[in-house]
Amino acid sequence: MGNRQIKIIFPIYLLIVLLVFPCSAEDSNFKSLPNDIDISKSSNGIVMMPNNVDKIFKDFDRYTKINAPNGKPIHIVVEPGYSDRQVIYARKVLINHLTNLPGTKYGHDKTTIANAMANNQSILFLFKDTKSFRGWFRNIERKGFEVNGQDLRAYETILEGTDGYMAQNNPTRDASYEEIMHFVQQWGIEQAHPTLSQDLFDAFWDARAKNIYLLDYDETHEYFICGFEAYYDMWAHDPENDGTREDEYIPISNASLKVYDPKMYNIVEEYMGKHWLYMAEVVDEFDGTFSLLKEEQKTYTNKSQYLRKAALSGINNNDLTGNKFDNSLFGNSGNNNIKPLGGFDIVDGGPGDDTAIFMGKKSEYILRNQDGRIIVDDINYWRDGQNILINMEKLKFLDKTINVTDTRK
Ligand SMILES: [Ca+2]
Ligand SMILES: [Ca+2]
Ligand SMILES: [Ca+2]
Repeated sequence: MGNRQIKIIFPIYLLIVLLVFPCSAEDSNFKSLPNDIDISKSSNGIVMMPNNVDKIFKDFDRYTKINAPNGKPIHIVVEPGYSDRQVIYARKVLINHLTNLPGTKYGHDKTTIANAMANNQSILFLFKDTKSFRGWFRNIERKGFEVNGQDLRAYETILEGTDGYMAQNNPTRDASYEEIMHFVQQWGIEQAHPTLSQDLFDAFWDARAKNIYLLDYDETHEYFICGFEAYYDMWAHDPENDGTREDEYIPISNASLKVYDPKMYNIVEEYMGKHWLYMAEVVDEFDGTFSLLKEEQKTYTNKSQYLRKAALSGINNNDLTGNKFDNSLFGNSGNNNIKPLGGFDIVDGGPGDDTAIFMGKKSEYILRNQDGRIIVDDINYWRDGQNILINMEKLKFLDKTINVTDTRK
């Protein structure tokens, strides 16, 4: 897809032009933001850009941040035209990429990675579009200023439940995972995680030698992205219908990655984990069923199958389907049908007349009321697992539907 072409060029452009790495506060031309911008009074953590910032940041009207474990911020600046809900999403993906994954080889302790990003005073730049992104960087380059950062643009930030996400034939690629991973790799991993950096290079040279990775760049950023986008089946719908991803990388799915590039498969799984950690917030204009279960007929479920937590928003009578993972599934203020499936699931319907759907007959479940929470154990535990229901009004089984009040003894 055309998008992909742009994606290749700009990270490289960035590497050359702005990432003279790493710049530090000792350089007089180096620019960053103050460490003490207060976001605590904003309900969504996004504040108007304060007045006491360098004037090169005045083109950005909003600011948010996360704090690394060392107490210093990783900055996020936002241009007009990049929506608040996209900012919330980008921040959540950044947190996802930096959250420790106990038991994994590369991801069990990401503290030093986040600390390095903060020490580098790095900035995630959220731009309206490519034109404003180019214009801004051209301008600071002309003035000789330097920043440590990474861009992400509004049109490539694709929220769950939007038309671009749900499209059956040509879904819009969500580049947030990629750009934010570049951000983490450039300013965190490469400064603070030599083992992962080295293993990425080893896998890279292997993949090049085997003609699995076809790009010419002698750096691992794009290769890492190719690997994790394959792992999470972001290209499994095969838009070119030729088994390749823009002639960059042969594997386009989790299954083919495992076969063609097992080193990369291992790197992704041991840094990012088997599923996304963050909670998807399905946009309030969404209308229908949002499924975390892979369904052959639904293109978007190639991606959504790697989510574990999802919340509906707004007032539409939408439905949610979980998957084999331990799901957290949240309804909205409409009437929701929620199907948790296997695993240890938490289901909260919120306001409205909500129905939990189970796969078997009522006689195959043990129902308990624990202080108002309804605990539903499938005696065929491998099917619907254990479920905790909150704010659910009905339970629908294969043979009958009961009111939640019927479970109270
Ligand atoms: Ca589940
Ligand atoms: Ca509801
Ligand atoms: Ca309810």
